[in-house]
Amino acid sequence: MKDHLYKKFLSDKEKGKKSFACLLDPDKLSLSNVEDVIRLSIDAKIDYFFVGGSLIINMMLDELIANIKKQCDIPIILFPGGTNQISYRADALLFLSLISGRNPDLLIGKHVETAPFLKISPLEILSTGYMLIDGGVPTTVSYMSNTYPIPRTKNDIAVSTAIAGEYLGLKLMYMDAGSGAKTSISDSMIHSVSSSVNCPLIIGGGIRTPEACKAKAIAGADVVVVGDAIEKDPQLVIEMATAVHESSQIKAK
Ligand code: 1GP
Repeated sequence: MKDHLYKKFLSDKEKGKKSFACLLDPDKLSLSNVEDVIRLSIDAKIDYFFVGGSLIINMMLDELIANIKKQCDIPIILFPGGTNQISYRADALLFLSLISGRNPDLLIGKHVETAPFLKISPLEILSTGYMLIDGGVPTTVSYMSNTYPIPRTKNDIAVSTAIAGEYLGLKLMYMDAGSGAKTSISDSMIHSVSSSVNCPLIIGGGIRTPEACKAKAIAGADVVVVGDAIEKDPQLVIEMATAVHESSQIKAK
């Protein structure tokens, strides 16, 4: 069982080191800015590339990953929106269980279908509790998964869900307001959840500024994920990664 990246997630959390991940959705990235995003992400010393999306119909997944691999050794983690989004060229895969929802297919069904294939793959499998939080607009994930997100003010539901996920043995927790969310997950919800579970916490969805990145990291995010804002303005990745890295060791009041 490969556990190289999982150990890194754990040791970074232990040290209070905050990480930044750039989300690349092969369907959304225009050919003109994909090279800029990769080059600037390398300059920014980001910690991870997350690759995935809800649809991915353009068969560019393998090509995109090969392109990144040619240029750097930043770990590439698949963040799949479906069972067709698996590439052996990546380093790891978030094996997502949508624990905020009650759709059995996304809690265990798809997992059973893909398990034999993943077992023989070179990918590190990171079992992850995936929690959708209401971000003020209906998101693609919510529509595609046929689930309701957790209301954004209900910290207690988010906390109970994360604790249950941890008790079930999930190793990472990913709270997501969905790509392009109007409002990102509140600092208070992040703080409540991060104080209640031990597993590394990934936060994404609707984060648009370096200041917001910093606030999420200080509130308790171990990994801050940004996709949409960087697709629109690739230069942002530099300031965002710096803001997150500088938040290491700073504790929420
Ligand atoms: C979405 O968490 C990611 O699943 C990132 O969201 O594209 O809004 O940054 P954005």
